[in-house]
This record gives sequence, C-alpha cells and structure tokens, in this order.
Amino acid sequence: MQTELLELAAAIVGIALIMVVLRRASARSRERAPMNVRERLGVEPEAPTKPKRERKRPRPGAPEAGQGPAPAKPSEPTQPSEPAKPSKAEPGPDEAPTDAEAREAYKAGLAKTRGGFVARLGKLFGRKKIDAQTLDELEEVLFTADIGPRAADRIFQSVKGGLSKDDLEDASKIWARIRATSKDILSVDAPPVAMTGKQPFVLLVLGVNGVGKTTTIGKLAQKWKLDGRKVLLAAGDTYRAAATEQLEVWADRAEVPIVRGKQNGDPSSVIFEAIKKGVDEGFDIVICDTAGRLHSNAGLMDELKKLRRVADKAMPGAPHETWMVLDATTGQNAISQAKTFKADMEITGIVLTKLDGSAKGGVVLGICDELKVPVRFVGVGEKIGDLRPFDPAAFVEALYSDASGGEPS
Ligand SMILES: Nc1nc2c(ncn2[C@@H]2O[C@H](COP(=O)(O)OP(=O)(O)OP(=O)(O)O)[C@@H](O)[C@H]2O)c(=O)[nH]1
Ligand SMILES: [Mg+2]
Repeated sequence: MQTELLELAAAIVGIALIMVVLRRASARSRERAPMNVRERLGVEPEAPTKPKRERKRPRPGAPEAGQGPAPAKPSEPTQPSEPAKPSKAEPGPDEAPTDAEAREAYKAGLAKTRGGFVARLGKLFGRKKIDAQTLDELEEVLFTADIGPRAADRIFQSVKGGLSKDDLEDASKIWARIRATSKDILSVDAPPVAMTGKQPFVLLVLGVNGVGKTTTIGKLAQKWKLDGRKVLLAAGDTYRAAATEQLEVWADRAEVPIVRGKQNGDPSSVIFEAIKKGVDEGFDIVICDTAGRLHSNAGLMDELKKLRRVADKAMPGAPHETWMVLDATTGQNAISQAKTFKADMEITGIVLTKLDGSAKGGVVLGICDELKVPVRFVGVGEKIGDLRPFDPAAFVEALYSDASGGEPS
C-alpha cells in the first residue's frame, strides 16, 4: 500500500514537472515569434474586436469610436450597392464621369497602382485555399500599400470582422467587402463647390514645389472655359524664374487672360489686381497660382495667410475655395503634407495629380480617411485634357477592376 502511494506521488510530481517544462518552452517560443506587421511598421495595435456573435449586424466601414458620425448609409457588399454620392466639383458641368472615355481615363491612370498593392491582393485571393494565414497576409499587404494605416485598418477590420467564417473562404465576398469599404472611405461628405452667386468665384491653389499646381490651373482654366465660364488667371508665383511665363503658356492654350506681376514682386499685389479686374470686368472665375512652398518655411506660410487677407480685401469672402495640390507619386508623404498645411490654414479641396505615373494611387484612400477634405479632381496625365472630377465609384471600379474579375463595385 505504501509502495503504491509512493508510486502515485512520484507520478504526480513527474506530470507536474513535464507541465512546467512545456509552459516554459511555449513562453520562449512566443517571445521568439516574429513581430506582427503593425509592430514592424510602428502603427497602433489592432483594436480588440468584439466576438462576432455579439454583433447583430456587421457594419462595414463604420468609423471607430470617437471618429464622428458613421456614413449615412454604409454599402452592404452582399447586396447591389447604391451608386455612391460623387464628390462633385460643382453641379452640372462637373458631373461624375460616366462615359466610356472617362472610365478608360481612370483605368489607364490607375494602371500602375493596379500593378502594385491590388495585384498583391489578387495573388492572395487567387489561391485555392483562403485561411487564417491569408488574413495575416492581407493585413501585411494593406499596411504596406501606401494607403495610410487608418484606411488599411478600416479595410482590414471590415473584412475580418464583417464576414462570417464561410464568407472568408470566398474570394468574391472578400473583394466585395474591400470595394464597398473603399467606396465608403472615399465618399467624404462634403457639399459641392458653390460657384454660383460669386462674381467672380476665386480659387487659391497651393502646395509644395513641383506637385503640379500650374499644370492643374491650366487644365481647370480650359475645362471651365469650355463650360462657358469667363476665366482669369493670376500669376501669384513671382519667385521662381519663368513661373509666370509657364502660366502664360497655359493661359494661351486655354485661351484665357492672365494678370502677371514683376519677377520677385509682391504676389499679393498680383492677386489683388486680378480679383479687382475679375470684379470690374465681370469674370466668373479667378484662379490664383502660388509659389511652391514647404510647410516648414514659416515666411512663405505667413505669405499665404497674407494672400488670403488681401484677397478678402479685394472682394469680401474671397478666396471662396483653397485647393491643395498633392502629387500621388509621393505616397504617404502627400498625406503628411496635407495634414501640416491643414493645421495652419483652411483647405477646402484636394487635387491629386500624377495618378498616371504612380503605383501609389491608393493614397487617395488615406487622404480621404485622414483629412476629411474632399478630393475635387485627379490629374491623369500632362496634357490639358488630363483632369477628371473625382468620383469614388468610378475610382473604386477602375482600381480593383482587373484583380477582382472586373465586377463593378
Ligand atoms: N504625369 C503627370 N504629370 C503631371 C501631372 N500634373 C503635373 N504634371 C507634371 O509635373 C511637373 C510639375 O508641374 P507644375 O505644374 O510645374 O508643378 P508646380 O506645382 O506648379 O511646380 P512649382 O511651381 O515649381 O512649385 C510638370 O512636368 C508637369 O507636366 C499629371 O497629372 N500627370
Ligand atoms: Mg507652378
């Protein structure tokens, strides 16, 4: 009896020892486990999600707590989604592109971006089996896609938290979810540009060096001229040699007049003179070019504020809109540029240029999500006609068209 008790005690001690050894080994392997993609990229850890069954109805793309109201009507990926409300630049002439030519322009402009992170997504979901490993890889692709960490997280959570286990094995359901959430992100709730009732409507265009401000102004001038508006340009970049001549070339192409100042003269006097001329001579639109500047240049930033004050003196309420031009090829830098400018002054719209030359066109998702400023136009080439009003639905359709089998969003 005593021997049996001793054997039993020895067995219990043995089992306890084995358990201790196993626990230590598992703790060591956890320590050695590679960092997840968020840690490696230095972004916030994933917010704990509620167990799925607690959620009566998944809310794709709903903003996290404290981020303002949810979009009025999030798209349901399993049902045909309603056409998204386009962020129109103005009613009428700037209707969202619906014709085949405009769709093709979007598609061509986004070709490089489709070859980037969208192609990586395509490879992921083209596999025979989609499993937990695929979800990890989805997270990695999204967070390294130059769409900004917040937009990446929003899309990731909408897939992970919004789809059932069965749906997560179905690539078409995942694509539908990605498209619907992307469209929600892009549909920034902003009123269309109110041009009417202002004679003239004054637009100030700003941004860092070389992003495409002057080119965009030339494109806008022609577009609005062709719409039947009387357009005047103001050569407010008096710093860079030949900047005024460059705007003159665009004015000639668009067949609109220009007010120019002296090289190294005061840009605010050019803006003042142009707005006065606009008022006196019944122009519909005055577009003001400005010198490229970095946010860190306090002198030039103060000058922008002065330009705005002077514009208001020339015509109370002017400038009616201030658009920041961002270069898509700079990826997430574009987001930080806009953030720093926005901290200093009111930005009412974004123009995203060089989509055609960039694999980072997805940055528009980050811009819309983080800045909540509407993207008004996108540049899809260097020619005068290469400007398109921004339309979230057309953008999403063009962005994901190849990889997701061309299903419309
Ligand atoms: N591919 C492509 N190139 C563009 C686009 N928009 C502008 N560019 C090119 O970008 C370069 C710079 O354009 P600008 O209009 O001079 O830029 P900016 O912001 O006025 O430059 P600064 O006045 O020097 O600050 C030019 O070579 C343009 O042709 C676009 O949508 N696509
Ligand atoms: Mg310029």
